[in-house]
This record gives sequence, structure tokens and C-alpha cells, in this order.
Amino acid sequence: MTTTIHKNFIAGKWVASKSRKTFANINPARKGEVVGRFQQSTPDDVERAVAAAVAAQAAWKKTPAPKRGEILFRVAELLVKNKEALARDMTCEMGKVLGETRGDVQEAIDMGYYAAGEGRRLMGETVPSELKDKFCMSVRMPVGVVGAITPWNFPIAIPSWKLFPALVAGNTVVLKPASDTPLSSVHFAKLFEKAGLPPGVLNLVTGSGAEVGQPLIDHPQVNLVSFTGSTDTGRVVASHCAGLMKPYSLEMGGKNAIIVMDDADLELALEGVIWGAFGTTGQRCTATSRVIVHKKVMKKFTALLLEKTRALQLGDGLLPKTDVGPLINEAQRSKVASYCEIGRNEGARLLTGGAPEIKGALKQGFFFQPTVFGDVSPKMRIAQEEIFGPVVSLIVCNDLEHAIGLVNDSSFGLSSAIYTRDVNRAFQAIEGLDTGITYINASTIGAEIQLPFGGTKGTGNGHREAGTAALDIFTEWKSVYVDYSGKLQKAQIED
Ligand code: UN1
Repeated sequence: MTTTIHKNFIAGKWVASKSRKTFANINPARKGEVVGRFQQSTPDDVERAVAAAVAAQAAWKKTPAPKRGEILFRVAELLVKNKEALARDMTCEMGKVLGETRGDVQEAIDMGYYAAGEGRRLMGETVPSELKDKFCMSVRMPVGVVGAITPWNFPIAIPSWKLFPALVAGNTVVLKPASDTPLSSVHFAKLFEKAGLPPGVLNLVTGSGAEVGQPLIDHPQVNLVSFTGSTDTGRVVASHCAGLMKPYSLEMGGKNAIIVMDDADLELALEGVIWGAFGTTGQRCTATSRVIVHKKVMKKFTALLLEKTRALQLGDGLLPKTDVGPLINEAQRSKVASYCEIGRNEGARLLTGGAPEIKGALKQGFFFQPTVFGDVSPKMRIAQEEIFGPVVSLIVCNDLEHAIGLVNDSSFGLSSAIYTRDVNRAFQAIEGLDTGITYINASTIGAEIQLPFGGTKGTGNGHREAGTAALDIFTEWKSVYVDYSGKLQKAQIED
């Protein structure tokens, strides 16, 4: 089988990198299988892409927002039409099970329709003036050229969170996808092309962080950087943008917890923990990595959790019987293995899992056993640091107040959940949990695109994606004062 070589998308054309070099993208379930080859781009390619985005900006800004929205609507329609093929290719390049890659595409569809509708809203405010015969309003303006840097765990959904709102607001974009999942971005860009997006409005450049990401962040004509990925890389983005006085939004790690109270429906909580901890092989920034269980139900809950965890089927995400796919690459697998080692050394009790899975066909991929640690104390590294794999820590609590304190004892603040049948406890948790997202009787994963997505503390830098909040990143406010009195009127000055 010949391997397809995919190109960059710049100024409406599919072009090879000036480097003439490509890199391979492999299937994490079968390391020997090359999914495709992609351009190993250089700062020169970034230069071309930014120039294209700059050239396209004025006309795109002038295009009425409802018309911009119509194009995005057509992209959403194309996503619907191609959902199955996109999902299958995404499972091949990323590893998560087909049901979840379908969900990934669905999240992009949802965002597409939502942003398309925003083309007829993009609402500002009208407020009264303190003076007679004067009109006050605010309108949203595009920021200009957006540099979007996206991770591998949601290869279409997360690019969609950035592209759709950025584009409907009148920005042009240069997208640099993660090198582990460039294929989904190539497919996505092709749908924008097919939907009639004018050349240069969206540009795609594949390659490394050093050769593509860095020059994109530093480029003086990139007006805003929108980044989702690791905290370490986010820190680099922040420091560069700060030096350049450039606005940026960061969406980074989590150490998300589920509280299981003594009055919880334990079966329901169990399903939520299994889904949150092992869905996407634990590779979500919203993944459940701590479970804080009331002391009265810890024993029972632990037994139920172990039984269910041990029954999970690892395998190729395309196979219907697979529950959990591989990790994305060997580096991630080593990282997860080293955290299991750290947990053991810290004195946590390894209850199940804890090692790479190398039985039979699984040795061809980056599989890791679903892992549960018991007797975890809150200050252990496995209770504090993001592992990004199928590893969950059980921590005991005495009461709700104690549980909330434990959840909040984290440098991250993305998602939290509580299982309880007591409405008072549920509302106390909503108020007390210091996270951007809180679920009641549902897992820590599964955010919907019509609400803001993001977190407090080290998870981000105060911005939110999705919902109308996304527009706050991708637009600048302009306040407009229209004085129709025909005379000089002075605000704040008494006559
Ligand atoms: C992520 O893990 O980076 O809420 C995004 C969720 C998904 C998005 C996760 N809708 O789990």
C-alpha cells in the first residue's frame, strides 16, 4: 500500500513545505501502520501561511457575518455527511474507540451549527447615555489573524472550538495541529475548502512545535494565539506572548475529581468513574483522575470499581468489543508507567493494572492497563499531577466539607463532579468547588459546546472556549458613542 503524502493548506492551495521533508503519522494501536505522511514544515512555511491570512483578512472582515455563518453551516453539513469516515480515520491516527471519535466529530458539528447561528447574533450592548441626544453601543470586532495550536486528544473537536468562533467573528486563522493527529486537521481543512471558504481565510501548517508552533506564536502579524495542550507548553506560549504584548488563551491540564457521597447511587457513580477515568484511555483534560469517596461507602465502592475495571477490554478502537484503546505514543506510555512507579514508591496501594499491556496483538500498540490506586493521600504526586492516562486514585473523605477541600487542593481547576441524592449537598458543592465545570450526578467529562469550557487556577489563563464566551477571546470590543445633539456635550463635566 502506498502511503499518502498530505500537504499544507495555504492561500487556498495544497502545497508542499519548502523543506521538501515529511514525517510519518502512525496508528497507536499498530505501530507498524503508517496512517499518512505530512509536511515537516519550517518557519518559511509559517511565513507564507501568515502572509496569506493577513492578505485575506480585510475582505473576510467585510463579508457580512451572516454570510460567514452560512459557510460555516455548510462545513457543519459536510461534517455530518462525512462523520463515519472522519471518525474511522481519527481512530486510526489517535486510537480512541469509534464511538468516541464519532463523538469528537459530533462535537465539531455542534460547534459548527452553533457558530453559524452566531453569524446572525454576535451581540453587543446598547445602553443609555448620561447625556441627551447621544447613543451608546458596543460591537464586536475581529482581532485579526489567529494562530491556533491544537492537541491530539480531540483532533477535530478542539480545532473546531477555535476555528468556528474565530472565523464567524471575522478573523483569519493559521492552524498548527499536533503532530500525532494531523490527518484529522487535513480532512477538516478540506471541508472548509469544499464549503467555499475564501482562500487564505484558513491555513493549515503541519510540523513540530519548534519549527511551526514557535514562529507562529512569535510572528508579529499574528494578533492572537489560542492554545490547547500541556501546561509546560502553555507556559512557553504565555511567556512569549507576554513579551510581545500579544493576547493569548490557554487551555491546559486538569486533575479532575469525582466525589462519591454516602447517599450516592453507587452504581451510577461507578459508571461515571469508569467513563471519566478510562474513556479516551484517560487522555482528556477533563478525565477523572481522583475519586474522593465517603468513608462509609469506600469499601463497597472499591470492590465494585475493581470488578468493572478488570472487565474492560483493551484493543483496537475500530473493533466493536473494545472499551479502551491505546495511549497516543510511547512517550505518553512511559510517562504513565513512571507515574505508576511513583505511586507505588509513595506508598499508594496498586489495586489493579499499573503496567503496559503487551499480551498478543496488543504488543503492537501503546496499550496500558486500566489502573486503580487505593489508599492515596492527597499530597502524593499521583494525587496532584496530571497523568493523562488510564490511572485513577481513590482518596477517602469524612464529609462533604472535607471532600470539597480535597478537590480544591489542586493546582488545576477544570472539572469536578459529585454523586449525591441530597439537593442541599449538590448546591453546596456547586458553590464550594473551585473548578470551571461542575457536574451533579454525572462524570467529569462530556461538556457541551453551548456552555463555556475551561478552568480556574493552572488550567488556563482566565479565558473560556465554547459558548458565547468563546467570542470574548476572538473579538475585541469597540464602544461607540453617537452624539446627535449637534453641539459639544461633555461627559462627566458639570456645567
Ligand atoms: C479535552 O479533554 O481537552 O468535556 C476536551 C469533555 C469533552 C471535551 C474534552 N467534551 O470531556
